[in-house]
Amino acid sequence: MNARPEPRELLYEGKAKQVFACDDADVVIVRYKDDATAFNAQKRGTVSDKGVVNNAVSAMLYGELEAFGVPTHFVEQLGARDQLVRRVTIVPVEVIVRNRAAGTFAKRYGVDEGLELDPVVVEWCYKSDPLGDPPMNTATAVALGLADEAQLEAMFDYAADVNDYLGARFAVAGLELVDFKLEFGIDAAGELRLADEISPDTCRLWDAETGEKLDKDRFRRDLGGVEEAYQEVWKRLRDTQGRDLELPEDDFDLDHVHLDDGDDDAALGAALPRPGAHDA
Ligand code: AIR
Repeated sequence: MNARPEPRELLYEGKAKQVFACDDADVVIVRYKDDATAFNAQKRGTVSDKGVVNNAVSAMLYGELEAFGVPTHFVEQLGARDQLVRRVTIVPVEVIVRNRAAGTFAKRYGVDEGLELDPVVVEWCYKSDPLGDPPMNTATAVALGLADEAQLEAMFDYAADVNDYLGARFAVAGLELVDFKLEFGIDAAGELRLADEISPDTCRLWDAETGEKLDKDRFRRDLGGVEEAYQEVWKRLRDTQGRDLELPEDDFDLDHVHLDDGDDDAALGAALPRPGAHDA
């Protein structure tokens, strides 16, 4: 047996997590903090035991997603706040999936929160703290050299699978998955993997019966009961682990949001050749 991985050098400190090197260069230890920020870190605070909940929720869901067929960076949970993950290079493109209007979407388009979105909306943002993660389309991501078309297609397909799985998984826990953000990374073998975390920090989760918000919006909007909401999400997921899920019947894969006739270029949104480019 290998020795239990120990955290060595601090490689990176983000808003909600620290990343430590291990003796094995292929993996790193992620430590979840209680620090909370919102609105590009303009609002700061701490949420007691948020790190414990997010580590537990993320570990459980990444294990389940891996079993569902989505490659992830997750290796194993090491302790209350720590998990071992494969070392990846993060693709600086965030994928947001929206089943209902909320947050910046509701504000941007002047619609009520809760409006059901059909088709499901996929948005792309440039992961950049100084720029405040601006929205972009996939042509922009390619043109800026942030990712290539094949990677964006794969991210789209994985995001669809994650939405299928998590929608059903949260449903058995009495929660509605309103929207969420994903990040991906490239591992040492060049494989694209789901990275970062999935938790009430990165998903909007509403009580399926009452619509009560059980996610980071309680912190962002000073709604109170933040700690309790995070604990409630963990408790419900834990209590429903292993239950049968009602996955979408036709292995729904969001293809309809391409809004095209199967032409993959159109899926990338305005990915037009430059005039004259073919003559070069
Ligand atoms: N998100 C986006 N950037 C950081 C995070 N955590 C998540 C939010 C929400 C979804 O992406 O937590 O679940 C959409 O966020 P917004 O602010 O664009 O409405």
